[in-house]
Amino acid sequence: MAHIRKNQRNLTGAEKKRFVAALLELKRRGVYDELVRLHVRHYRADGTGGLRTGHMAPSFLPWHRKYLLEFERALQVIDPAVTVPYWDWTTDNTPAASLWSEDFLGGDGRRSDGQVTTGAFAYATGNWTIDDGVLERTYLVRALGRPSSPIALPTKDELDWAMNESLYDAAPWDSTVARGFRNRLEGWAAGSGTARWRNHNRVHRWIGGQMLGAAAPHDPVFWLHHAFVDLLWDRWQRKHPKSGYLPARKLSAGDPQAGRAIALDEPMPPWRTTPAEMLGHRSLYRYET
Ligand SMILES: [Cu+2]
Repeated sequence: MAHIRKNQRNLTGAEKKRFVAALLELKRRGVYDELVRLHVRHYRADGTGGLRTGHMAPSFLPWHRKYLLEFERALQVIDPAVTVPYWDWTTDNTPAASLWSEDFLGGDGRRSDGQVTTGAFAYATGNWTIDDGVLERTYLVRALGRPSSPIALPTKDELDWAMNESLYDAAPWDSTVARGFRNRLEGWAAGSGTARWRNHNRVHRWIGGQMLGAAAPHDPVFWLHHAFVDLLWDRWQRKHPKSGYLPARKLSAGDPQAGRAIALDEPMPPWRTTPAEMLGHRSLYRYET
């Protein structure tokens, strides 16, 4: 039976507690860090060669859908009642949102070193030690709103700019493409300053710390952010029923993106799953809106 993913703002105290407890247990068992490493291994930018799976590529959406399912299944091994909540950052858009409270994801990082000191994921609890290999910090870091150079969460207009685009994606299928729902939602843009970051990317920037890099899933908010991105894909599909995933066919050998972007029926490493298999999720889970 399909399970329900709820808006995090509607979770009961007991539901929050069980979600947090399952996360901590996943971490204790080493499964959580294994999932983070998977994300790091498969993070490949445009500028380098090779196949791009989850980022700067058409498969950004189906790859993360599959990744979230793996995470959710791991949680459910520990507690079958737990599902991934989603964070609607267009409405809960300040550091005062209940998302960041002591009983859920904990709050902002402290001024001196960015360390998160409240909630279950605070370093001092001893339960959330991080090896991110990038920041070389062993504690969770956040700088909500990036006080050093303020950035706001995406506005409704910015999101509409993505949602109103009926084309799924376009050549060259990377971070430079100006058209297409996928890159408008993933959020790589031209320009300078905060204009470079749109929608999904802007949210990562607004949180800061580990969320800025390939080891982003070290911050549990990653999953809630991506569940909302997943919901948005769903909403987009309903809004544009005639628009499908692109590229629909394997790129020809002469295409500069051949072997670098995944077509509809090609597997998305590290899984054998194809984008085609991830286009719908109603039999697995539904979003409560
Ligand atoms: Cu990612």
